[in-house]
Amino acid sequence: MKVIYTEKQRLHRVKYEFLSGEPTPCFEKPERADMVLNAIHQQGGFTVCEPDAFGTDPMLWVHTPDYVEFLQSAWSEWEARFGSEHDASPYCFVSPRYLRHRIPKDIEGKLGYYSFDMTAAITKTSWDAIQAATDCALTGAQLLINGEHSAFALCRPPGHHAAPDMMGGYCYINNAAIAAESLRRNGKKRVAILDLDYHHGNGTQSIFYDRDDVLFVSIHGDPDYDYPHYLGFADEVGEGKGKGYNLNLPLPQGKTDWSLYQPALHTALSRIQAFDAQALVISLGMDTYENDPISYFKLKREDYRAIGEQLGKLGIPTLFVFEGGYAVDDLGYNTVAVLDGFKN
Ligand code: SP5
Ligand code: ZN
Repeated sequence: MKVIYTEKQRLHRVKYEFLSGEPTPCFEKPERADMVLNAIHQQGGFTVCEPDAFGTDPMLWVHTPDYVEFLQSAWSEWEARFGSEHDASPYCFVSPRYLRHRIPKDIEGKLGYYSFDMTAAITKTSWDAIQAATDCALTGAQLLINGEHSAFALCRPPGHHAAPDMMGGYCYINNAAIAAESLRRNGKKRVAILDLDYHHGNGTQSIFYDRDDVLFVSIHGDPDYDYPHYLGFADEVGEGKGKGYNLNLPLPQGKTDWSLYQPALHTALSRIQAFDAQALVISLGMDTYENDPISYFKLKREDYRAIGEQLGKLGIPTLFVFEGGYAVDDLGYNTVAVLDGFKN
C-alpha cells in the first residue's frame, strides 16, 4: 500500500491548548506522524511517497474563498499586530444566537469569526503544513483514480472538524472531504466517507449534509457528553436531497469496547454496501484507543486489525485519511494494524 507523507507537515506545531481550564502542550503534534512512519517502516510492505502539489483550488470545492484567504493571511495579520511570540488564537466567537454575523476587520475578530473553538491556533508556518496535508489527501485520491485499490494519506494537521468556513478541533482544511470530492469529480459516482475518529466529524457532515452522492457515516463518542458537543446526534440524517445520506452512530463514553463497537461498525458497513459506494474514504482517527489521553472508548490493538479486515472485505477502493489519535506510544502500531488488517 502506498503511504503519502511529506515532512512539510512538521511545519505546523502549536504550543498550547486549553484542556479543562489548564494550558496543556498541544496533543496534535508532529511526533504523531513520526510514530506512524516508524511503525510503517518496521512492518514493511508499504511504500512512502511524497504528495503532488495541487494549490488552493481544490480547497474551494468545500470551503469558502474568504475562509481560505483568511487562513493564508492570518499569521501575517497577527504578527503585524502582536509580534511573533505567541501562536495566533481566538478568544471571542460569533455565536449563532448573535443577531449579526459580520466579518470583522481586526485579526482577533476574524480568528473568532472563522473558529468554533480555541484548539486551532495558527503559527508562522502553519499554512505550508495545511496545504501539504491537503496535497497528501488529494494525491491519495489520485492514486485511486489511477486504479490503486487502496492508499493511506498520512495527513496532519487533521481535517474532519473543519467546516466550509470554520476551523476547530486541530483542523483547518477538510482533507477527507476534499479527497471525496476529488473522487466524485473524477468519475466515482457514489463516494462514502466513514469517520472512525472518536470525535464526530462535524465539519465533514456539514459539507455534505444536503448531498446524496456522498454518504457520510460516523461512529463516535456520544456528543451529549463529549466534543464536539453540538453536532453528531443520531437524529441528524441529512436534509433536502441529502436526507437519508448522513448516518451518525454515537456510542456511550466510558464503556464502549469491541462488544459495543462491533455492532455499530456492522451497521455502518451495511449502510455503505446498500449505498453501493464506488469509492470509500476512511477518516482514520485512532483516538478510540483504550489509552488515548483525551478520549473514552476502550478499543485494543487487535480490534484495529479486525476493523481493517472488515473494511477490506467490502472490496471497495479505499483511501485512508489520517485524523486524530493521541496515545503516541501506540499510535503507529494501532494505525498499521488497521492498514495491515485491510490488506490481508
Ligand atoms: C482531530 C481530533 O481528534 N480533534 C479532537 C479535538 C478535541 N479537543 C477537545 C478535547 C476535549 C477533551 N476533554 C477531555 C477532558 C479530560 N480531562
Ligand atoms: Zn478525534
